Amino acid sequence: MNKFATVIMAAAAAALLVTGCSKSDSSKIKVGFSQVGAESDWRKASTESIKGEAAKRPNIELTFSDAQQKQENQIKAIRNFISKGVDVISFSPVVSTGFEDVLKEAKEAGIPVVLFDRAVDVSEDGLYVSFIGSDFVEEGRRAARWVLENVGENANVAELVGTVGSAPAIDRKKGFEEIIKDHPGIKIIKSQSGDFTRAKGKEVMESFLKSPEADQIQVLFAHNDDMALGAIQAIEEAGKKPGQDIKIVSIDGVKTMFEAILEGKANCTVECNPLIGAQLFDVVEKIHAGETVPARIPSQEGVFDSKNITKEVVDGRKY
Ligand code: GYE
Repeated sequence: MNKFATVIMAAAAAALLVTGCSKSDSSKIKVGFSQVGAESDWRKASTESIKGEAAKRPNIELTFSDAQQKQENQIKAIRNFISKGVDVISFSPVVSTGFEDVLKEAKEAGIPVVLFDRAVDVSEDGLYVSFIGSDFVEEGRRAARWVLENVGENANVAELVGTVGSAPAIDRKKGFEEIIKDHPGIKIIKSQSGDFTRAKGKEVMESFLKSPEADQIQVLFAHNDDMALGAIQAIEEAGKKPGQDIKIVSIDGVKTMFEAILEGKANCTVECNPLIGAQLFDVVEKIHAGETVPARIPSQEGVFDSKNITKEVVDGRKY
């Protein structure tokens, strides 16, 4: 058994002891969660999944904190969880670097950390117990494969990048580029961050459409649906037809994007599942019981376009 697992076992044993001699809330597993913000429909669904799942479990006491897309707020929230002495800390990191110190502080305090949705870049092992979330590189590859299969070997692509320095922005770009590098006719001719929001996606698309390359853009690859939905508005306002004049592929799979695809205003969305609150609390409960948990827990997801989106699929969509 490694050192960290020993710490977890000891923490679990201590928690059991406390439970035995007190009737207060100490019988509950205290979880501190720091969320990125409320930047997209995906994120809102993620928050609902976490809060909803915690509310269903009488043994969980959740403290939820919104970082409003600022890493400094997130670090503050995590320090606050440490000083409150929660049993488990979980967070979805705004960006992937800069968490090393606070993760070490959590480790020294003997508090296990579960990364949720986004991973971090750290130089040593053992700073967190598990990472639950999607494979963003694969999502980027899936978007590129869709372009190859449905647009062909020649396409000028404009890219709306997610939040600079965030794991999904870095990895989705990486996966997309990995596939197109063997297809020289597919070129990224514009690339800028729209910070994962609808408003920024619209603003950046407007600037693409005012640039000298505007008329060469054949495909839009957006790192999330919200930016794509903002871009659809910009394309329409510029007098072009989204989904036809400019093909649109993005990532997330939110309901509004499904509807846009049904209307022919967008073409494809690669699913990224935000409904992983249940997976999180299953892991939290296992950690608290002293069980070993996998270091990497993937989410299940698919690819959707006009071939498999029907009205029924849209109506059944939970986010
Ligand atoms: O794609 C985007 C959100 O981290 C997977 O964050 C998540 C991303 C998601 O703002 O819509």
